[in-house]
Amino acid sequence: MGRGSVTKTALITGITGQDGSYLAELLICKGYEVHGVIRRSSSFNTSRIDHIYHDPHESGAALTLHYGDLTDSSGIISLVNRIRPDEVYNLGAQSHVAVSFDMPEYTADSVAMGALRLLEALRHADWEPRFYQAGSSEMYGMVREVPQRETTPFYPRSPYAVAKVFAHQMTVQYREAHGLFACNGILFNHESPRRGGTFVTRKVTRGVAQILAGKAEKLYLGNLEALRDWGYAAEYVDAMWRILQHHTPGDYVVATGEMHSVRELVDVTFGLVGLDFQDYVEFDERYVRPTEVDQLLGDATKARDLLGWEPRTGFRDLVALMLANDLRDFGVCTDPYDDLAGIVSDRPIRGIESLLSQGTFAS
Ligand code: NAP
Ligand code: F7E
Repeated sequence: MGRGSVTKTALITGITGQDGSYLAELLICKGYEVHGVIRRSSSFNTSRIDHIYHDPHESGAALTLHYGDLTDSSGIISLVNRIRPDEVYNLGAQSHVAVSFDMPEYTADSVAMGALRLLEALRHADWEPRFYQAGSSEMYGMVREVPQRETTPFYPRSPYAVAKVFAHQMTVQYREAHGLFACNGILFNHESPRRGGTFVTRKVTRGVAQILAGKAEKLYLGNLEALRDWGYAAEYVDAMWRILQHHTPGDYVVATGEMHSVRELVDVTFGLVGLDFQDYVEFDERYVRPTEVDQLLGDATKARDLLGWEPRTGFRDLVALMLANDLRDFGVCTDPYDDLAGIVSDRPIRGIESLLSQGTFAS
């Protein structure tokens, strides 16, 4: 991977997740020394970052991994003080909304208290670190205005969202009370071929691939009427980086400004391979949440005006990128599907490096 000339050190929690992996790639491309926190697991959990990880015995490795957990403050404090990062990106979280209803206490511990533990570690730093908190559009919950912007009041509708509101407000608090360069990104749903398989977009693209590969006959889903503002994760990590490069700390909505229903997502995904979703999709009560977020639509004007950030990948192209990736994983050839092949040949599934070399992001 080609490396730029920046000589900064970054610490990323959640580096094994979708966003962490793209962000690590981006920062390495820019020349950062990147440190990532990984959780101890009985099996390997680094598949999203294996392509950028080199044996630590090799000289000049750009990525170093450390065991740690956001629920363990002593480990977090010791890592921060050993690494002395210029920038800290707090992406680690129990990030599944439905799971948060079953595990509210753990969700609050990792999401809310995790952010506070990092902020406390940074408050005592004798250098000037910058802090990014991975906030979520879920905080808007039962939305108070449409579209949602930085000034829209929060109305969280899940333990996950309540915990994210705490982390958001704590980040503002540490900025105002302690002068920390602490920022919130309020990111609307963002997806990619690296999205976890239980989030609805990836569940649908994998489901279609499984059906075409003869490994499944039906796809079971919950509420098809929910509306979301879905963007491409590889572009959203660029917004995170830009937020920390601005001369003053602040909070930013990151979104496409387009809203689609889960029903439309399903229709488009099946349609790209010539199938009618109504022949395959079945309703399953177990995927319905006790309280739902009916609609989310973001207004990213502030990010565009102050950071020069804009989304580039539209809804249909995003679905096509994800579907093509899953079809390939399940050994299904994309050639017979003209619509899909057309989109993907124009926009091959890329890592950050090729997006950078194309000039998609500022270097
Ligand atoms: P993800 O794929 O679920 O990744 C979550 C990451 O957090 C993984 O690396 C996970 O480690 C790690 N993690 C979980 N519990 C932890 C703990 N107790 N201590 C340390 N690390 C822990 O999530 P994502 O989609 O990349 O999202 C990144 C962040 O943005 C999250 O904070 C999420 O809540 C937030 N967010 C996401 C979206 C979105 O649409 N993707 C939108 C707004 C905000 P393992 O790999 O070991 O599980
Ligand atoms: O659900 C509906 C579901 O789980 C989207 C996280 O990254 O984005 C994500 O949270 C919608 C919901 O994402 C199924 O009820 C229907 O209305 O893909 P999701 P999410 O809950 O919006 C936000 C911004 C985050 O911050 C979170 O970390 O789809 N839906 N049927 C379903 N959802 C799932 N997962 N599975 C279904 O079968």
